[in-house]
Amino acid sequence: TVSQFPEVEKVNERIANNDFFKDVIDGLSSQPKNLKSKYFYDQAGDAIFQEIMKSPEYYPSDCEMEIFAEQCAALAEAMMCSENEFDLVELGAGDATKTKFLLRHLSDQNIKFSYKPIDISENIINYLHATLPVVFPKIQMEGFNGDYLHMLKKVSSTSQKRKVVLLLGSSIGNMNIGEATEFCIKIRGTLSPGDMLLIGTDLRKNPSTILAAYNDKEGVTKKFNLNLLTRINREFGANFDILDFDHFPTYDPLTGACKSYLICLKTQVIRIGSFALSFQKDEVIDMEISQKYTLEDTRSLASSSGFVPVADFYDKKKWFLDTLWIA
Ligand code: AVJ
Repeated sequence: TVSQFPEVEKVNERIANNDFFKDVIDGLSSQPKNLKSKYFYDQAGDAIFQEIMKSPEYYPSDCEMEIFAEQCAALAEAMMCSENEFDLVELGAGDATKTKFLLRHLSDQNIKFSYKPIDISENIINYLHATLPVVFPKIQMEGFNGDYLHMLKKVSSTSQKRKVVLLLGSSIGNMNIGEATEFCIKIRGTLSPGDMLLIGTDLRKNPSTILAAYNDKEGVTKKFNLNLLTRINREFGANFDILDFDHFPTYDPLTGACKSYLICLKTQVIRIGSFALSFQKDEVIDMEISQKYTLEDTRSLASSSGFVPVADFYDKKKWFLDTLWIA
């Protein structure tokens, strides 16, 4: 039957069979309510995350940038435990700002390898295909658009070369330790002995420094969280009023869990598609975890997922660690 309301019909079409929609309804029907942070990154979210990285309080990207800018010779050397040509596979390549330091070094040394960025954003993969070959004419590259494990399996099935996998930016922090372990076990499952994984982790430090990074004075992080409600409004015709929600970041120095919540400021019913979901005043939506690691945490993650640590790269303040593991 054709709806008399073409707008409603359009939304209904979009939400049938849509993982994002299912996750939103599941999450907001759960107790406690939750939304998945991987959905932060629509076009507006990408731009707000760029703003976060420029905020004075958000240190992790600066720290990892310093590691890549100053230590890529040592990084490259540690990665090349064999003379053979290899695949450099990056999970969540983004615009490859940090990786470009490494690509520059490898290219200048005439080292034989292929760069294989994987990203969930088709936009990003197209951008990398359009720009990298111009900057690095000597480097072979092939981008893959899709989710990490799926695309990693695809890379494995289409190339016999040794693989060095990059998971930078403390993306692993968006999983709790249990989820991170499962994820690393799955990555290990796609790799062969001699393959490597370089993981960026944000280290524990003064709790006030950590909390401030997720509670910047300008309110960019707040805007980043609220943008997910705006995205749900736009994509599914929901009726969130972002003024009815507040951003509440926490950091627990005992567990290293840095978490963001949205707090509902009044009792209300929110419509999303054909669903009506009730929100109580002061009810909490669990939005994001950014797990902070100790060196020991990274060691046990490596051993419980079948990797052996081979080298560690810190920034000068020792706030961030890129740790290289071998399968
Ligand atoms: C992109 C996952 C590394 O958790 O620090 C920044 C995202 N969230 N501010 C992080 C984020 C709030 C970021 N990662």
